[in-house]
Order: sequence, then C-alpha cells, then structure tokens
Amino acid sequence: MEQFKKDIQLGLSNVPKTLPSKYFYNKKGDKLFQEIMSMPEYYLTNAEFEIFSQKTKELIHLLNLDKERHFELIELGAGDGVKTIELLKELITQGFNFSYLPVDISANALAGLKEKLHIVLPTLDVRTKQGDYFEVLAGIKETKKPKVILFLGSNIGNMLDDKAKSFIYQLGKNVLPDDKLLLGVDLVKPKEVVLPAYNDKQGITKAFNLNLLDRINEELGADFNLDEFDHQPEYTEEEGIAKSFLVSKIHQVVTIKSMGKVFAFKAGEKIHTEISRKYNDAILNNIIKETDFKLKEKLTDTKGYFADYLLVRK
Ligand code: AVI
Repeated sequence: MEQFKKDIQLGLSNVPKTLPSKYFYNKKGDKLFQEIMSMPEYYLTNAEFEIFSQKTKELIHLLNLDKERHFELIELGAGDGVKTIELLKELITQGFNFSYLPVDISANALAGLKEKLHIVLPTLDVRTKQGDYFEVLAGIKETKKPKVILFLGSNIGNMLDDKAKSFIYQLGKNVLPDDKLLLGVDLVKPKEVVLPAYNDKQGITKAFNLNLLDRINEELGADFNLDEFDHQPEYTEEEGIAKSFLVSKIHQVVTIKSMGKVFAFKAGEKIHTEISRKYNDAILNNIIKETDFKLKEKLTDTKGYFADYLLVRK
C-alpha cells in the first residue's frame, strides 16, 4: 500500500504525468485482462496459441532436453496457462521428467491454474510461486536442475528496453550454462493491426485503463471522475511501441485524500499509463547483447504476427 501510494504520487507529479501499468492487475483488472485476451482484435493470444498448439513437437525438439534428467519448467507470469498446457501435455506424452513452476503476481490466477492442471494433467508435479518476477528471480537458482524459463504473452513488452535488458541480464545470472529462455513477443507490424488490439470497439481496453483510476479512488481515497477521462492508444510502426494514455476531457482538480494532495489536469492533458513494445530481430538482439543469452531459434505463427524466441544461456 505504501509503495502504491508513493508510485502514484510520483507519477502524477511527473511532467508529463505517468502511472505504472503494473497496478492494472487487481481483481477487476485481472478479469478485464482475461476479457481482452479473448477479444477478436487482440490477435496476440491466438497467434501465440497457434505456435504452442501447432509447433509443439518442433519446440520440444529445439529445447534439446535430456529425457533421463529431471528439469524445471518455470513460467514467469503464468496467468491461465492455456498456451503452456499444450506444451505440458506433449512433454508428458513424450515421457519427459520435469516439474512445472508457474510464477504469477496474482494468487487468484495461480490457484485457478493449479486446480485446472490437477484435472487435465493429474500426474504433473506443479509448484506454484506467488510474487513479482524480480523477487522470484533470486530464488530460482537454489536448485542446480536444468531449467527452461517461459516468459510468454509479450509480457516483456510492458518494460522499457533498459528494464528489459536488466531483467534478462539478471535472469542470465540466475541460471546455468545451457539453460533455456523462451521469450514470447509481439512483432512490429502496421498500425492497422496493432491499434485496434489496444482500442477495441466494445471498450474493454478502455475499462482496463480506467480501472487504474478506480483503484486509486478505492485504495487511496481519491475522487477521480471516470467519465471525465478518455482512453487513448497511440502507435507508429517506425517506433514499434504501443502507448496507452488517459486523457482529461476537461480542466479538473482531483483530490487524493490519503496523501492530502490535489492534482490539477488541463483539458486534453495526458497521463501515460502503459507501453507495449513490439519487437524484431534487431530490437531483440540489442536487448540481449550484454546478457549471457544467445539467440538460437525463432518460431512464428502463420501470419507472422508473433514470435517465440528461444534463447540459450552461454
Ligand atoms: C500483459 N500485456 C502483455 C498486455 C499488452 O498487450 O501489453 C497488456 C494489455 N494492455 C492493454 N491491452 C493488453
């Protein structure tokens, strides 16, 4: 709570104003994100599911695992695990010996996933870990078992490039040579495809973005009037970064009681809430160049919208 208050105070005092996207994910936000993932405009989910369901054998072949050696399959930000279940099933069918360790910030999501796996894959050894990716990183090196780390869904795209660099660098420092990282990323493409994914007709993404203000109202005693803010996504193919903003429709003053502070918004003033980076080989190579990982392979969907990059620890 104190950290939340600090981050919000800092963000709204910035010029231009910002709010961290990690705070989207409370109970209501988790639910809205689930809805986003099943929208027709949000092509990312289907594209990565296609890779996991159609190229499962190829993926397992590329992972180059030893059937005789127990390994750990660690998933950062596991969510509902729908894509991963395709891989888990095939690994079991082929007789691999492994444990699945899903990590997520949401205890809710983990409980649901554990229950689902118990029904569909009752023999699978599942060990859930709740927490922030960065917090969990240090804990993973406790065992010397071979590791495959999954970081899917273009979750890395919500980090600025410098943060992504240091995250993958840290990850490299916490695993052993020949361990694998499978990084699922959305690819740079024209705005006609990307923008609708962040600006759906039903207004689900708008509600997801506005939920941040609702959360500040609820948890910090603020009086944001959600009707006086608009959702505004922006993207250019040259930059390759989808950005989400909340825009004040009018000149207004908002009070945050628990801080004893007021914040003024001009008509048309923007709060930057999220970045969703899109990638290509050059962007990804620049991100991993100072880390201990090297690029081994890339699997894409038939439309070429999404890629799962296989990185190997040098
Ligand atoms: C979780 N993350 C990869 C999503 C994305 O595409 O950046 C979050 C999201 N924001 C708006 N729509 C979906």
